[in-house]
Amino acid sequence: MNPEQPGAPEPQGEERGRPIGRRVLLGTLGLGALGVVTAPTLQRGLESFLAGASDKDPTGLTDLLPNGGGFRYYSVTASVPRKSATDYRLTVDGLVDRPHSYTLADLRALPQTRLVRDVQCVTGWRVPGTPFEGVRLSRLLDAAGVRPGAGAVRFTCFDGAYSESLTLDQARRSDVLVALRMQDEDLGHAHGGPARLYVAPMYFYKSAKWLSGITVTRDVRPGYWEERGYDVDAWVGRSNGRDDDPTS
Ligand SMILES: Nc1nc2c(c(=O)[nH]1)N[C@H]1C(S)=C(S)[C@@H](COP(=O)(O)O)O[C@H]1N2
Ligand SMILES: [Mo]
Repeated sequence: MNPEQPGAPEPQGEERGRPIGRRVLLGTLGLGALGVVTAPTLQRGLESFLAGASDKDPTGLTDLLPNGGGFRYYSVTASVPRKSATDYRLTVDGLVDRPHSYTLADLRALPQTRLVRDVQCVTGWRVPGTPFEGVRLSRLLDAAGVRPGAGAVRFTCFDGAYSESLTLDQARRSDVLVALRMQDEDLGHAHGGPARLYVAPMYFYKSAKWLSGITVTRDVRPGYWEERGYDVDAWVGRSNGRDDDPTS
């Protein structure tokens, strides 16, 4: 089901702290105007975020500046704790033989893969040719030893709210990373640093920010936005019929 069609379940606005009913925007403005009109609303969320966060870290937020690279800041929670190189951990557990907890240094020491693709949010904005770099998820899964009977992977975040999932086959694709860098810089807090999921062939809501847990499960469990109407299979192109399909 496409949540951008009027009549679909009503996802709340994705920007921090200011829920907006997307159906209301669609109903009054039409699809074509949506991107333009939501921008100021998102911007207000961004500004309040900058105001709140800059007390603690006035330097880490430059990648957030308006239209800096075309990205928009999203968080479903009002605030997200910061994790540094010393206190960040990424746990791999569930249906695996060797559960493991990685530090950021552990992840940086593994072979890094760099991919350059368009980023696309299902709400319409796109950032062309964006480099992401990190560890292939398949490598972490192989290291953990996925048990027979496993069919999916669930991702959790240290914002305490967001979640995502992939089938095991999707998770093993070579274009799915635990990303440590974006646009050839260490991933900043606003973009989900120190580590986020990066699922290149899918809409950006799959790319869970502030990644803290990777749990191998039997079945796919719909993620945060998917419980609110988004497609569980989020291939760019298949969910809205407009874009190039990278898998065909
Ligand atoms: N933890 C978490 N991850 C998330 C989100 C979120 O709200 N929280 N939003 C998703 C959506 S809908 C998009 S479009 C991208 C936005 O990433 P950005 O803030 O780096 O632009 O993150 C995705 N991952
Ligand atoms: Mo999104």
